[in-house]
Amino acid sequence: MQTLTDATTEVFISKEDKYGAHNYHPLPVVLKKGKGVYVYDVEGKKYYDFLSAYSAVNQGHCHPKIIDALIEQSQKLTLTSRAFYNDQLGPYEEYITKYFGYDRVLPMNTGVEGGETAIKLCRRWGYAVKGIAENQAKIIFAEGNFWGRTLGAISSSTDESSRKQFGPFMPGYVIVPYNDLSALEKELQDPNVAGFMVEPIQGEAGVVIPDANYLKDAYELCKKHKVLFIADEVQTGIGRTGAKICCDHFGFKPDILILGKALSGGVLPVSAVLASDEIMLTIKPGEHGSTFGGNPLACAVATAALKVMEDEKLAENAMKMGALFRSILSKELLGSVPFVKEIRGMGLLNAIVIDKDEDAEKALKICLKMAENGLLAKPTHGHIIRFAPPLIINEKQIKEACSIISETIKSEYF
Ligand code: IF1
Repeated sequence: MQTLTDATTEVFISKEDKYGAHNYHPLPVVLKKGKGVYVYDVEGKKYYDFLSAYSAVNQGHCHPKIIDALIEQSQKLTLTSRAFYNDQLGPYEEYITKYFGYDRVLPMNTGVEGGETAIKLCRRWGYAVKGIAENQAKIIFAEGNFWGRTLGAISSSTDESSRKQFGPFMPGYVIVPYNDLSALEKELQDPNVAGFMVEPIQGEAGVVIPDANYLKDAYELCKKHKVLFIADEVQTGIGRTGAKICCDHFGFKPDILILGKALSGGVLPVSAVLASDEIMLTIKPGEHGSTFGGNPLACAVATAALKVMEDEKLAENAMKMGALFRSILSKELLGSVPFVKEIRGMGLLNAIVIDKDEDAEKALKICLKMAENGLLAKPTHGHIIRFAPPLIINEKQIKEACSIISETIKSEYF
């Protein structure tokens, strides 16, 4: 029998189905409220949010300090365009550049615009500084990369469903296998290569972690061949992996750093590209920008979001809670549930890998059951479930969440 509350969920889902583009396939929960590590659906059911809007709400849903900054600034000034100065941008630029240790920042909005900006900047540097002949610059990407949905981004994609019937694509891209230094070194011989753009941990590909020496050695190889190392830390940055940025774990500083998502605590789209004077000053007035990039509201919110990161030591907490998460679930599941092949991750970016020979719907079925049991997560690539809670999660909550996850998975087996 359908109850009134079921009808509410159905109503929202059917409206999206009827009036929206069909470019997503969400789990059938309709959320209306979020607080900290929890979200609530229209029927009042409470869930642990183990997706965190793809790592955008690292600081937790509706963090009071970030929301205060939003409210306060939104009552004063929201947008001026960059045709004029505003009193928020300069102080924010000083704060973020010092925070991450770069000379300059170029503010944008979405993560994919950050990627587009980084590539334009890198190409420009390739021509203006490295001396590549006009229109010859190449950028190397790793197989399995994901940096968004623009034509520029899907041009580097190796995922057929991202590209099919969207061509023609951007020239000047080279793809090498991820975690393969000799393939990278081979391509770096080409003097027209200006940059290598890579996610330190591949998110969309299923939380794929490279060998311990890969990133640093790749960076050194880039240095040797006068090629810029561009780190896409849109997902791995801002504390997610247990450090300010993931590259910090490996002891080097990328030439160009792209941040997004949690830079605003998930409050509005804010992205940033950070680089040195030598790189950033190759772009001159009128050559790049966006109406909303660097708007006062975004600057106030991003400053608050970074302060929360720092004040609440979220990177440190991600490190501790991530280790606890993996150790509990490894003990509970590895060996005893045969279809659980691997539990991997860094900080609070983790994944459980389900045996590929299981039925293709297994990961989805587990996610639907976990939702019933009060925890939200989503499969990627059919057989991998990603677990990325807000970084404010505490020990008691991690333990409770782990028991929901392990009980659900065991119930699929026993
Ligand atoms: C969607 C996954 C995550 C990103 C990295 C840039 C961007 C992203 C490393 C672009 C975006 C998203 C977007 C989201 C799904 C998602 C995702 F499921 F594809 F795998 F996070 F893990 N660099 N990631 O992960 O940022 O322009 O979206 O702000 O619905 O497409 P954006």
